[in-house]
Amino acid sequence: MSTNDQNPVHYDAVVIGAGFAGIYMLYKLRQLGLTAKAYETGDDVGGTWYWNRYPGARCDVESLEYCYSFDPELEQEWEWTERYPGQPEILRYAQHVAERYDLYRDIQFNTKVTKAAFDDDTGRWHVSSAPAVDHIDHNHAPAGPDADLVTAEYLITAVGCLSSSNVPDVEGIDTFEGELCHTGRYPKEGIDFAGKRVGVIGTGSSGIQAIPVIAETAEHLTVFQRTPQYAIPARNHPLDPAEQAEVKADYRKLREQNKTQHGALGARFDWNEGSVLDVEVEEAFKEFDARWEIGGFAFLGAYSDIARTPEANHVAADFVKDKIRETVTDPEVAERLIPSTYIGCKRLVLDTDYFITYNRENVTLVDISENTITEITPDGLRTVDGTSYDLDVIVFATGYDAMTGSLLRIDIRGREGLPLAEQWYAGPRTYLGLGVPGFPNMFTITGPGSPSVLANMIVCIEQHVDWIGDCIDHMRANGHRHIEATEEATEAWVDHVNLVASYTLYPTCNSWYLGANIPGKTRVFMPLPGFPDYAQKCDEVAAAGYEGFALIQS
Ligand code: NA7
Repeated sequence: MSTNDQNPVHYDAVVIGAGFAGIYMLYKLRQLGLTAKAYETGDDVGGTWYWNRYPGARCDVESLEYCYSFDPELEQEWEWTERYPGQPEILRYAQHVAERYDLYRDIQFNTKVTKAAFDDDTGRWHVSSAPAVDHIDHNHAPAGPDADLVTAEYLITAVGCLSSSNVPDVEGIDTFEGELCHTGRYPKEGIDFAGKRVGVIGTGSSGIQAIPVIAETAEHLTVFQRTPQYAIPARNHPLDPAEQAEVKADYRKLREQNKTQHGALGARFDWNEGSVLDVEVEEAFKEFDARWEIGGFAFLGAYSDIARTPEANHVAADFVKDKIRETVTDPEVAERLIPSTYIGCKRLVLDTDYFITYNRENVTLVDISENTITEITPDGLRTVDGTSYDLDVIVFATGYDAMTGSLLRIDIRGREGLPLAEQWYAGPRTYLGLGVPGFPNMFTITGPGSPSVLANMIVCIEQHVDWIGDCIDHMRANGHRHIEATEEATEAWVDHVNLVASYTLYPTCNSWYLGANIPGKTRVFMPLPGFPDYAQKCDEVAAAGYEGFALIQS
């Protein structure tokens, strides 16, 4: 297909990204009879699960809940092999979906959308793209020249919440003579750690998953920790076919539970509505112990006030701190691993043998909270106190410019050339996490202001895609050319998100939910705690004729 500025190819919709959101959106658009094109930076579908190939990469939501529900045949036929899906299996699933519904033909891979601008005269989106440049620091890598310009009625962003990797700007990073990678941009061919001196920087979910696996083969592993994290055993195991068959026998029930439960999660365990403060500590610890054995987010379901009340949170945190002290044999190392934040104010990590890994002789923990890394050298790295660490491999497990990073790295311009970065200069402003004032016909799947990362992402993706599909259908049926979030509704929604967050302990620590991990990023709480109420609100908005949006006739 050839395009040029004078005569661009026109689609009903352009979708940015071919992860789980992008491929389901493509499917939905096709069902509606619309023409659509998706652009994807990687060379295959999968999004986050395409890039995160690091050792130990695994989803923290159970397989039977972390999959599409839109086609009962798909959910019956696909067989998961483990309680939590590992990255290779999730990627195979995404590929299977893309093949099964013949989606590949509408996806252009190895392509980065560089610019999307709304044209006030034609009322269309103009989308430019360029060959993707694969580089560890892809955020700052120059893209190739703009290669493609297409137009579209609808611009749908499916860029993922965790896809712009955060590689700290450390002096000397380009001088390192060993191998250097970021977990979210992990090399396809993998890295052989055998006999090597490895440094892992970062102890969030990615670091905590990778560290025990790397430690098994590395000659020596040095973990550079800025902030300790709470981690709960995942207790992953092969899925018992009988258990899987039992869920499949009444999959609708589990799906309905997903849609109505806190965080669209945990259909397979109880969310206790009681307060931990109403029971003796011994009884609470007994309950925590039971959930510790179950593994996973069941822990957070032990009492309803853990995420809201400092005193309740302390009880749960103390339980985990005791577990760390019991597990790690060197008391000094154990103390260094104990977090001082509220449990759950950063996303709770599910681990497999994380803390016990520090009992290995070939693993060293270095606290860089104050003794920061000053320089990467050809041989390794150096910290403020002048200590040099000789390394053959450096793995940055330093997270993402979450929620907004991938959107703001595209030059998106709304009416009258308004840059999205300007509209969001004081933090992201959306209505329902789906629409932005000044940006007609642009939909942001799992955008800031929606539950997204605070809930089961697949459920959130399906809810958004279905809502967008219904909205477009409604517009076409009623002769509406454009839809745009109003300023008033957006203002009220942003206030609502802040208010809901303020009832929780989430805003109390320096997490990526707040953008606090990115130097200079405005500190605003971005996701909305509150699935399923949120989904109900979206339905009400639609039922009220898309209240809070302006609908403009053709
Ligand atoms: P996270 O959770 O953002 O963790 C990143 C880790 O890297 C965390 O320990 C950070 O410390 C650390 N970090 C970040 N920048 C630096 C610098 N400059 N120097 C040293 N250490 C740094 O990302 P993950 O990839 O682990 O997980 C992301 C999500 O994926 C996770 O929540 C799950 O939803 C799945 P900090 O805590 O900021 O002090």
